[in-house]
Amino acid sequence: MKEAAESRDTENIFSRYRLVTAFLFAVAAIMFITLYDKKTNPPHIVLILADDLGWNDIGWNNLQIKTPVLDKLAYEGVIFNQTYVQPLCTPTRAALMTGYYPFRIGMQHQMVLPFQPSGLPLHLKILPQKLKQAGYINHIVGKWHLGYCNWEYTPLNRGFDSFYGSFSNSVNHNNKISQLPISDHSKYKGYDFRDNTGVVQNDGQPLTKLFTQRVVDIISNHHKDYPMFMYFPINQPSKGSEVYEKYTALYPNVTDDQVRQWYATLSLMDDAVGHVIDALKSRGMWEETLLIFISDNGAFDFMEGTNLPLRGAGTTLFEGGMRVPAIAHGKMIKKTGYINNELNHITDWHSTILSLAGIQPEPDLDGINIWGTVSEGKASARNEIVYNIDEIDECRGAALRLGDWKVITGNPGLMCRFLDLNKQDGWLQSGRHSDNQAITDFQSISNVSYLFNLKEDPEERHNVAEKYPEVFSALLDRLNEYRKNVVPAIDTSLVKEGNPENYGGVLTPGWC
Ligand SMILES: *[C@@H]1O[C@H](CO)[C@@H](O)[C@H](O)[C@H]1NC(C)=O
Ligand SMILES: *[C@@H]1O[C@H](CO)[C@@H](O)[C@H](O)[C@H]1NC(C)=O
Ligand SMILES: *[C@@H]1O[C@H](CO)[C@@H](O)[C@H](O)[C@H]1NC(C)=O
Ligand SMILES: [Ca+2]
Repeated sequence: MKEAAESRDTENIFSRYRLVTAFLFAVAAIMFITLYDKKTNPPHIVLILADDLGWNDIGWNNLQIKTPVLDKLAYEGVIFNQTYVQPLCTPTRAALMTGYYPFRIGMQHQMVLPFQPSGLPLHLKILPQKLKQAGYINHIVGKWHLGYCNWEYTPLNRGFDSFYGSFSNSVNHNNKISQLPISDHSKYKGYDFRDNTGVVQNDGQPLTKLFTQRVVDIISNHHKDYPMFMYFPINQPSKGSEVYEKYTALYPNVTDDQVRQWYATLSLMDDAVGHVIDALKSRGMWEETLLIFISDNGAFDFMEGTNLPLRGAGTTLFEGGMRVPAIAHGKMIKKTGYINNELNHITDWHSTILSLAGIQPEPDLDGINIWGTVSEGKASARNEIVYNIDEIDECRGAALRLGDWKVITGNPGLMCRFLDLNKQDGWLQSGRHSDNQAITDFQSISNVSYLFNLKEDPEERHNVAEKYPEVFSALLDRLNEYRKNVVPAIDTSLVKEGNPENYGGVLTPGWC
C-alpha cells in the first residue's frame, strides 16, 4: 500500500514535471517568437542634428576638443569622412525631411526668416509622415526652421507626434527670444518656444537642459513595442549662450575667452548626447537604436568654430560650408571602428532611414539608400553631388561634384538675401549696418569659375578650370542638365503681417 502510494506520488511528480516542462517549453517558444519579432521590428532612430558644427569642431578631427561621448560613439561606430549637407540650416533640414535636393523643391535660396510668408512646400510628404506607415512614433525636440507662417507648415501637421522647441532660426537659450542674426535687432524680436502648439512660459532654465530633459522624458516613457523616431535638432553649438564653469574648466590652456566658450559649448553638447544615451540604455532601447549624429552646415566664419583644413564657411559652396562631421552607431551596423570614406549626402540618410523602416523610398528622390555603405562599408552608389543651384539674380551660384571633380560657378556665397533686405530702406533693415564684419564681406557679389580636383586638392587651393577645360565644360553641362529641374525658390519676401508684435510678441502662425 505504502509502495503503491509512493509510486502514485512519483507518477504525480513526474506528470507534474511533464506539465512544468511543457509550460516552460511554451514560454520559451513565446519568448523566441517575441525575440524573433523584435528582430524584424525596424530600429529606433535617434537623429541628432548639430547646428553650425564645423569640420574641425569635434574630437575625432581635432584633439583639442573634448567631446568624449561622441568620440566613443564614433570609435565604436562609423565615422563618415565625406558626408555633405547644404550650406545653411533650412536647406539642410529640407533635404533631410524630403529626400530631395533643395533646388528641386524651391528651398535652395537662403533660410526661412521670420516674416517670410512661406515654408517647406506643403505638397511634400516628409520623413515622419512616411515613417508612420511603419508604425513609428515621431518626435522633434529643438529647432524646426522650415516655416511657421501657417499651422500647416508646423511639425504637428507634418507627421510629428510631439514638438518641443522653436520655429525659427535662432533663439536665445535663456530668454527664448528669437531675433535675426544680423544688425538692428530692435526691429524684430519674438518669443519662440512651444510645447506642441502651446507657448511655454519661460522659467529661465537654459534651452539645452530643457531639450535634453524632454528627450530623456520621451524615451523613458516610450512604449517599446513601437519604433521611435527621435529627431533632435539640438540648436548647438552655434546658438549657444549657455556658459558653465564645468565646461570652460576643461580648457584651462585656451587663453582666448571666445574660443574657450565655443569649446565649452561643444563639451556641453556632448554631455547632452550622453544623457540621451543613458536614457536609451535605462529604457532598454539602446541595443535596437540607430543613432546618427551630423552637423547641419559648416561653422560660420563670424563664430569661433572652424572648418580647417577645409576652405570656406557655412553659407558657402566650398567644402568647409558643406562637408561636415557625421557618425552612425548601432548594433545593427556590421563593420565598425573605422573611417568610412564613401561619398554621401544628407538626402541619403532620408532614403536609408526609410529603407531600414521597410518603406520603399519614392524612385524620384535624390537620396540613395546607402545602408550597405553604412553597415558594411560597401562602395557608395553615389558618385555625384549637386551642392546647390540658386538662380535668384544677384545670388546666381551653383556647384557640382562628379567623382573627384568639383565645379563652382557664379556666386559661391549665399548671403545675398541680407543684401536684398537692406534695399527695402524701411521697417526691417539689416546687412550693411551689420555689426558683423563677416556678413558685410559677402556684400561684394563674386562671379567665379572654379574647377577643383578634390582628391588631390581637398582644400580647394588650386583652380584648374583653365588647365582642364574639357572637364570644366563637361561639369558645367552636367549642371545645366540639372538646371532643367530647378523649381523656383519659395516666396522669400518679408511681410509685416508676420511681425510677432501682432501676436503679443510671440512667433505665431496664421498670417499666410
Ligand atoms: C595645459 O598645459 C600644461 C602645460 O603644457 C599641460 O601639462 C596640461 O596637460 C594642459 N592641460 C590640458 C587640460 O590640456
Ligand atoms: C578623409 O578625407 C581626407 C581628404 O579630405 C583624406 O586625406 C583622408 O585620407 C580621408 N581619410 C580616410 C580614412 O579615408
Ligand atoms: C559671370 O560670369 C559668366 C562667365 O564669365 C558670365 O557669362 C555671366 O554673365 C557673369 N554673371 C554675372 C552675374 O556677372
Ligand atoms: Ca545651421
